[in-house]
Amino acid sequence: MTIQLCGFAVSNYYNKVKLALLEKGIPFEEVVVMTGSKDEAVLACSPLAKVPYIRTPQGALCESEVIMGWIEAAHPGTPPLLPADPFAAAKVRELSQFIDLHLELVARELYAQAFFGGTVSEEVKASVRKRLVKNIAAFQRLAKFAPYVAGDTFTQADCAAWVSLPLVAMATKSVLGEDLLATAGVDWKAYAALVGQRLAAQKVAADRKTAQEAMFAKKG
Ligand SMILES: N[C@@H](CCC(=O)N[C@@H](CS)C(=O)NCC(=O)O)C(=O)O
Repeated sequence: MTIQLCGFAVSNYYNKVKLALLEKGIPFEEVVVMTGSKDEAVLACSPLAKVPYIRTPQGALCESEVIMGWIEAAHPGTPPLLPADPFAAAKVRELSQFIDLHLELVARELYAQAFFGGTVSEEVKASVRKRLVKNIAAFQRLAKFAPYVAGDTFTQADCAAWVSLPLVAMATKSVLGEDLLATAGVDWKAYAALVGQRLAAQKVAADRKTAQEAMFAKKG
C-alpha cells in the first residue's frame, strides 16, 4: 500500500508533511479530506478531524510532528531531513516544534480575520501581539537562517518554517497592522524565496495555488 497523505493542499501542516515526503522522494498519494469531518473512517485516523493524517500499511498517524518523525525513521535510505547525531536531530525537532507551538499556533488566532472574512476582538489581538513579540524573540535565539532555519542543511525544521512563517507574517500584518516577524528582523521573504527554489517546494506551492483558487471560486 502506498502511503496516503490525507488533508488538503491549502493547509500549512499538510504541506509541511507533503514537502518532507517530496524532498525524500517517498511515493505517496494525496487524498482530499477537509477539516471537521464527522465520518467515522476519518475520526478513526484523526480523532479531532484535524489534517494532515497519513495512512500507512501499519495504520494511521495524525499530528504532523509525529508523522515527520515516522517518515524519517521509516525511510532512512532516502535523503535525510534530520542529522544522524541524536542530539543534533533533536535540536532540529526542537526548532520545528517551536515554530508550530509558539509561532504558528498563536498567529492562528488571527486567521479568522486575516484569511476567512471574520473578525477578531481587540482583546485577542492584544494578547496575540504580546505573546508573539515574546515568542518571536525566543525563536530568534534558536533559529540560524544559515541559510536554512536550523543551519547549513535543509531539514525538517525548514518544512515547518517554510509553510508557517509566511502565514505568521501575513496574519500579523493584516490584523495587527504590522508584520511582527519583519519588525523583529526576521527576513522571512528571503528565506521563503530560497526554499521556494527547491523542486519539492515548487510543487507544494503550485498545488496550494490551485487549491486556493478552487476554494475561493467555490466561496464566490
Ligand atoms: N498539531 C496539528 C495541527 C494540525 C491542524 O491544526 N490542522 C488544521 C488545518 S491547517 C486543522 O485541521 N484545523 C481544523 C481544526 O483544528 O479542527 C499538526 O501538527 O498536525
